Amino acid sequence: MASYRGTLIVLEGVGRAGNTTQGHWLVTALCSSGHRAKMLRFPERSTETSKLLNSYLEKKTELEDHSVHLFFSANRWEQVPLIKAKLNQGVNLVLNRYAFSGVAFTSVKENISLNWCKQSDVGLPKPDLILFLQLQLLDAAARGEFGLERYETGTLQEQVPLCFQQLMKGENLNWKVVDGSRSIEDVHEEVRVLSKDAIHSDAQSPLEELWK
Ligand code: 2DT
Ligand code: MG
Repeated sequence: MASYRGTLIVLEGVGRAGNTTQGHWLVTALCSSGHRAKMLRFPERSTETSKLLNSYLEKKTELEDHSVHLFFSANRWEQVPLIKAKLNQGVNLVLNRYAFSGVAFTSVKENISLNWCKQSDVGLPKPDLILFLQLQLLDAAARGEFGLERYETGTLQEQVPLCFQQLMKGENLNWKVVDGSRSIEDVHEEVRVLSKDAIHSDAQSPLEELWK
């Protein structure tokens, strides 16, 4: 009998799109319907590299733009053994942000190309499904003030979605855009159905490498 692996699902979004809530709801729904599932988030804020990233995001440290990009990428690579092990055990993984956030948030900076940004993440485990929770800036603003962290500003929240649009074009990746302006329940239902479809169709196919 063919062995099956877990499905790699990524949640991306900008502003107050609700990735974290949707991630938790999805994992709960999958587990209660008999699947094994776990959420990981990027940046993973508990490892050695993350101390630097936390302090950068909290605006306590300044770092050169290319350099911090590579730290975000390293923060993903250090989780790859865990990601592969879990998938091999048949655990479905829900990643709250991944390389796409990495590229989108760095490439809006001056003099850093989208192509340069992608290079350090080439070869990461390729997601089976990328759910982009879309929120218009006005809807995001209506959900309350942005936080105090770096990147939580209106201008950036306008530019970053355009980078995500770029990333959705042309590559052989399974993107689904989900309207994040609806209620948590409605968004969850769509996220759940799309994830279940992916789990059923990808269980037998080998894990591939991103952007390779
Ligand atoms: P939250 O933890 O609130 O989502 O904020 N970021 C994230 C990057 O600049 N590069 C990356 O590679 C990743 C994964 C986006 C995390 C912030 O960190 C930014 C928002
Ligand atoms: Mg935040």
